[in-house]
Parts: sequence; C-alpha cells; structure tokens
Amino acid sequence: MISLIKGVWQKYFDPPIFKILIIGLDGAGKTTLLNKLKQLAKHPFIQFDKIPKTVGLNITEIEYMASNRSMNQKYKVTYWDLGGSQTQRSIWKKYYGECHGIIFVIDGNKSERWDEVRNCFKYYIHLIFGEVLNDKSHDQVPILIQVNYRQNRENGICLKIKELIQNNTNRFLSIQEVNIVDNTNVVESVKLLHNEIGHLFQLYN
Ligand SMILES: Nc1nc2c(ncn2[C@@H]2O[C@H](COP(=O)(O)OP(=O)(O)OP(=O)(O)O)[C@@H](O)[C@H]2O)c(=O)[nH]1
Ligand SMILES: [Mg+2]
Repeated sequence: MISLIKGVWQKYFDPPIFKILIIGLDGAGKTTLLNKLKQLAKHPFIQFDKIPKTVGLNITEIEYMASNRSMNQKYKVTYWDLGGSQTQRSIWKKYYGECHGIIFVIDGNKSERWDEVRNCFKYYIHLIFGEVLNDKSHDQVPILIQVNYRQNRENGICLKIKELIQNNTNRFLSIQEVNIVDNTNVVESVKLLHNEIGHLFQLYN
C-alpha cells in the first residue's frame, strides 16, 4: 500500500527528470556551457578560464520551472557533459540509450575543424542511433546544435552547418548561434530543447 501511495505521489508530485547529453569536439565549449548553466541556476561553478579538459564526464542536475502556463511545474534536467577528444568519443554511445535530448556544441570560429565536425556528427548521431541501436524510440531524440562564437560571427553560419551535417532523420534539430561565456542565446536555445523534450516524452502533466 505504501509503495502504491509512493508511486502515485511520485507520478503526480515529483518533478520529472530528463537527461541531456552534451557532446561535440574537444575544446568546443561543452564544459563552459555546463558551467554557464550552473552559474545561471546559482549552483557553484568554475570560471570559464579555469575549466580543465574533460576526461570522462561531468554530471550536473539542475531544477527549472516550466515557463509555459500549461506546464506550470518544476522539472529537473541531468546534464552529462562528455569529453570530446578523439579517444574519448567511443564512450558517448554508452549514454545515448538513456538520454532524452542532445546538445551538440561546435566552435563557430574553427572552420578548419568542420570536416571533423561533420564526420563526428554523422558517425555518432546517424550511425549509432540509426543503425547500431536501431531503436525507434530514439529516432525522435531532439538535437540542439549550438554554434559557439568566441570572436567574430560569420554570416550565414547556420545554413552552412545545416548543409554540413545533413539531417536525414525526422528528429527535431535546431541550429542556434550562441556565445556561451557572454550568455548570448544560451538560455533561450536550451529552453527550446527542454520544451521539445517535454512535449515529445510527455514529461509534463
Ligand atoms: N572567450 C571564450 N572562451 C571560450 C568560450 N567557450 C569556451 N571557451 C574556452 O575554450 C576552452 C575549451 O572549452 P571547454 O568548455 O573546456 O571545451 P570542451 O568542449 O568541454 O572540451 P573537452 O572537455 O576537451 O571535450 C576553455 O579554455 C574555455 O574557456 C567562449 O564562448 N568564449
Ligand atoms: Mg569539457
């Protein structure tokens, strides 16, 4: 009986939790993003110029309040920020099966690495989701691509990235320009992903 009550309580009163993977090449700004999200949520965070290269992963849980009036409740997000160097990318696939959404971070000022970005995106997103997992429920996992600018913005970048990665699936994909350190379009773009996940997985009542 107690477990039944607990189950009902959890279903209706505990904030839903969803999990977001943060992936992308080494140095793209993934851990900087995680620390910006922590800073905005008033959690302890590391200053952006002191962030070490990630070996393995960083995990953070942040509680939010849904902004949409029809989803007027709290929810929690667990972010998994994974190391992006070549040798560490093989662990990404271990986290795919459990995630509700993905943030793929690209350094917008390093066009010399875009071939690597394309190969990385294609391999890890299309191949692993589409063929290896062959998991229909994950065919829908929404992806937010953040093109992170530290210096000058290049015009038409989103279109270029769109052509570069060619999303052949029917999943939600949004490409957004951001400046993580300055907090330009960071919250807005992340909330876009949250909303998409909330609707898709019906995590809100
Ligand atoms: N000025 C500035 N520096 C940034 C920005 N984003 C990232 N950096 C710097 O770029 C470096 C790499 O950023 P990280 O966040 O560690 O990159 P990462 O994607 O986590 O890299 P790995 O952990 O190696 O996979 C750090 O020294 C950051 O301070 C930005 O928006 N502006
Ligand atoms: Mg990192």
